[in-house]
Amino acid sequence: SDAELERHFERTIERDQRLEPRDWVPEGYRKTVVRQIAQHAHSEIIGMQPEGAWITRAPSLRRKAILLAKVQDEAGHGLYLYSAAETLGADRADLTDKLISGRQKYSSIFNYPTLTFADVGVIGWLVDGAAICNQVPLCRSSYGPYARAMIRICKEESFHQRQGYELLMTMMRGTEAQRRMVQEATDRWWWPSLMMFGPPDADSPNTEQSMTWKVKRHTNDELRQRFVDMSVPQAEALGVSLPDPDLKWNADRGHYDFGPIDWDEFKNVLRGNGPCNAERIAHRRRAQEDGAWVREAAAAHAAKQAALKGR
Ligand code: FAQ
Repeated sequence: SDAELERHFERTIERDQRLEPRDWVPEGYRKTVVRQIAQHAHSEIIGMQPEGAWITRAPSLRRKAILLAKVQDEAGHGLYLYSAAETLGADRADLTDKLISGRQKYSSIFNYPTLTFADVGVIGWLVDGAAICNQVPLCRSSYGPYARAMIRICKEESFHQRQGYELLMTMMRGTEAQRRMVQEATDRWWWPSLMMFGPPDADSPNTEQSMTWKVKRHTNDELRQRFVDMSVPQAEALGVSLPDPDLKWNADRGHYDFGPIDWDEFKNVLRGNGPCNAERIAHRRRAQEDGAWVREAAAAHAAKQAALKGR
């Protein structure tokens, strides 16, 4: 009965077990998990662009091979996540349509430009670092296919993070100009990285329900603080400063205090007015249009095979 299904759902969550595609879930749960997974998938796919722009300009064959592999991993993460969304009845083509028509979001972070090769390193260090911080707890998300996707994705993302940090370490051992590039890239990406964790808890409409359902395991502010705490010693080891005069160890709290985040900038980027929003979506739309003939050919081939089998 309906009451039994609902009890099964509630008890699965209470016992910290996973909900699977065969299980009944309330419509609200389905919607919010599809929303979060789709947004995450879109972020991986759009997130290929800022770094992808440097593949042809990487400073060595080694750096080019590494960057190619990383961007390819991001495509894999996106496809993996779209598959997880499909287990909840979402349609991949429909999700892509919603992305390129602006009806679904992707992470604000990918609307900033990559001006120098140091940006590639800083994306690995800070952006992948923030992604790991946010995603490791999602390995325990209540929706099974999403949680399992996170395990593999986090492993690859840890490699991406080390890759970025190593790139920056190499540049810091280089010339004065290279060190300046690393500092400038750090200055540009630090605040947007903090925004990746979403609005402050008081202005986060989805957190409370997602925490109750254990879709999310920590609030936005908790994870942001964790990221700040882990980044400060990394910046010191690297020899760069973080662009926040208020950043200071607070012994009472056992955390670093940090300055106010410019939430107007965040909202503006979400509204589509960041430096690269239009470019990112236009690029994705072009790729979708250019690939139409491949999808058509694949569908025609599949139909032909099915007809041959049927004979
Ligand atoms: N950008 O109520 P909340 C990566 C939206 S990492 C844009 O707090 P929620 C790896 C939010 O969706 C990046 N929109 O929402 C990589 C909601 O809008 P809606 C992807 C944002 O869901 C690295 C509204 O604001 N990671 O791709 C952002 O409880 C390097 C209200 O917010 C994930 O998606 C934002 N920063 O918490 C790839 C992780 N923040 O849907 C390439 C999984 C919030 O109501 C290179 N997602 N919004 O219209 C999550 O953990 C959560 O969804 C949050 C937001 C924490 C992002």
